[in-house]
Amino acid sequence: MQRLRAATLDELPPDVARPRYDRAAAATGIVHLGIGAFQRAHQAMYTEAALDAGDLRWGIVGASLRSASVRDALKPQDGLYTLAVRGTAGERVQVIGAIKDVLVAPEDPEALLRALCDPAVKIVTLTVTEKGYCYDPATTALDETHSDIVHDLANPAQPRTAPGFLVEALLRRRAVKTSAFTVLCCDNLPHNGRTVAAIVTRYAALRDPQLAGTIRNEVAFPSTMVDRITPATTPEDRAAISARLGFEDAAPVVTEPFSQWVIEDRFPAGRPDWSRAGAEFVTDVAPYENMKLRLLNGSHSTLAYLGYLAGYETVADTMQDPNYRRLAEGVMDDAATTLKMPPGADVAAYKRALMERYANPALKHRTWQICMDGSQKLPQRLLGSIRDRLAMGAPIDRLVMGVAGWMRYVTGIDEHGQPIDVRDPLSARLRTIADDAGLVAERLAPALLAVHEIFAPELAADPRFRAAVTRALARIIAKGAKAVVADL
Ligand code: CS2
Repeated sequence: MQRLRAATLDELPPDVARPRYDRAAAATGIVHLGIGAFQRAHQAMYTEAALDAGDLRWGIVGASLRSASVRDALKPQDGLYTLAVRGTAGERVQVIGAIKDVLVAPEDPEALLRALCDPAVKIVTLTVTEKGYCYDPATTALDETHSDIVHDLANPAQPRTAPGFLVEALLRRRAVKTSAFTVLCCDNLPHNGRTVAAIVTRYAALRDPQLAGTIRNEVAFPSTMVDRITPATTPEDRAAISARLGFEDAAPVVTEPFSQWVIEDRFPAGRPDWSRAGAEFVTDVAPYENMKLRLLNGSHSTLAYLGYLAGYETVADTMQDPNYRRLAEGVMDDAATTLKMPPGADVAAYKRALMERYANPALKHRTWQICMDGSQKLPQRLLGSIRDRLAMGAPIDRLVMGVAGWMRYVTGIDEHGQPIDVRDPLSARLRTIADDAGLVAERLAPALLAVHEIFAPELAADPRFRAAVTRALARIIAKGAKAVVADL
């Protein structure tokens, strides 16, 4: 089978959407750090709509900060890839042309710095996942002891981290009087613009206090709420999509029909009209972000830990179990009581839509994938809601289920004695803690609650929280996750 390429675009089946603009004429206005499936299903799709509308300033140079795999797949196909949108109504397929080039930072950090210093680049977008910010999840402050941050401070011209690249590039731009780019975080961090601004400014201060002042004054970090469920692409997806195209695509992305992007409109250097594909520009993103992190991601993680332990492979599988549906709804109901809702939001409709999205049988979203990096996710997804419920004197039994499920999960051994492939920056430490404590909730829960990067001291010390988590964990250990969810 021939490869998808610019030269084969005209031969695609007629029902496959494709770029309508002159790709060769598009400039590079955006550098994206962390070019994974999510960015290709979300931000690149929105940018494609702006390009299609004729604004050719906004081609994207993508960069991987770790592996070469996306570059290796996209390069031979001129950056083109297929976005397959799968819902109950079938599949819609679009070939996207917004990505002009892909760089692999560890191979050539200088090439990425050069791209970041291009005066035509006005925006740097990021999807490097929570751990890519090298922060302390409990406080959201830069982790100054992080080995990659220590490396970058010692070798500022050969950075490895997102803060390292951003600050070195901003410094170089300032030196040649090129105006700063806008930094747009598209990760699920709490108050993501503000959080990343603080991380980057702190890193800059460690390099050069004057630069920190410039960044504070001159660089915009708008906050965003991003939402589209995008599982990792499987070999079956690649085969099916290639068959549908009649050309081999090594880098397709499968996603759901739903997509939402709410953006704080602060772009001093200009921006694409992402509203062409439905993005919403607002002055305050915080209520949208909190609603999404606490209702969606909070229930997602809960389903993922307890679902994985029960042997459910995908989120859609957990939705077949009425007890898990009830748990997800309960987590959303409790989390919703802690929120200031966005203007005009219909919470009941939002929750209903989430349940439908989770049940989408066409998406094989593995519980294991969502379980990844729990240490980086728990604070903003569940612990914030728990803290607020405690302050209200409200019950937290349903909200602690995900935390207890996580505690059982990070022991690294499942309910059948089989190993769990726990992926987490803290996995080795969590495993040692679990091994030392043994499968005894009264020892395991307090030992994990002492991991201060995840659990802020005040919450960890709260007797109501300690008791509720320990009780839930004890029941999961004794009866198994599925039975405990059924009993709720
Ligand atoms: C998921 C998210 O993997 C995860 O942790 O909860 O990636 C989720 O699918 C997205 O935030 C949906 O927008």
